[in-house]
Amino acid sequence: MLNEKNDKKILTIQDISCYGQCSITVALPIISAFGIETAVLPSAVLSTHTSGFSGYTCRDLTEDLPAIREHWEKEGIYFDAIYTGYIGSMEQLEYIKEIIDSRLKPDGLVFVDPAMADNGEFYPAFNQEFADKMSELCKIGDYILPNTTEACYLLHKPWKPDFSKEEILDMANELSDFTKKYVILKGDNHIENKLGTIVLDKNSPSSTEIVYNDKIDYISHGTGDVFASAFVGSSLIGKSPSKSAEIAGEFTKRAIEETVGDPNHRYGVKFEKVIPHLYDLL
Ligand code: PXL
Repeated sequence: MLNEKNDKKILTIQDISCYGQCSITVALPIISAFGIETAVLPSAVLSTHTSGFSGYTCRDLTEDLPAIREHWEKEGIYFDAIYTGYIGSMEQLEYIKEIIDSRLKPDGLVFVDPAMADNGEFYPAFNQEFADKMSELCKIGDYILPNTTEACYLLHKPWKPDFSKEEILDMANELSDFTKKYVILKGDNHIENKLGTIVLDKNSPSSTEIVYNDKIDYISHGTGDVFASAFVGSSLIGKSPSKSAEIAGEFTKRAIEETVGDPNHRYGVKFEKVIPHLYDLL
């Protein structure tokens, strides 16, 4: 019989994009597929995500966050981990810190994906001021999972599409000021046809690794959320950070493979097709 006491429970805080395969609609099924109970706190509800769609609706749920926290306090609801993604407003970052302070178990883990930018640009809702606030949330993360664009905004550095191995490792080192434990830096492409993830433990920088997966030349939305969700799921079932990066990279690559060739599917990746094969990856 399952011992309920050992069953992990995570809270993910990010938006619901009703259509578009990102944020909560990705995190909830993927993390659940690892056997982890996944609670959600929507930061906002949008009709679609903001990349490649125009005229989307957005209901910001900032005001609801404190009331939800207070209710959970009354109910004695706690989490083993909290994973944050796309945040609806600057003010919310403060409320999220309160939720982490109040609802995370004492030995709980915080995963921060500073989802705010890609390919050298901020998503429409964000700017440098937001990035500077986001860096404060990163500092209470046990794991941060930026892509190279987000890393550059956190560090106030210019972005470019290709960084050398030395440059990317330097960037990961600089990011160790923005995490309690691990930097998981996505999007290293210094080796042709490979996509690297830098895995840095700030307490043991000499053990830094680059984990490689085969790269598929295809630009699509939502891959960062798929990677982060699979990384969080793998970590919570006890995989090491580098193994989790390898599993997440492979899971994301397969989701892209399922999507390539469907020209009408640029808004997200078909991660659902990979869930039945998750256990092969573990
Ligand atoms: O995948 C990141 C993301 C999440 N949520 C919303 C977005 C984006 C990226 O554009 O627009 C609403």
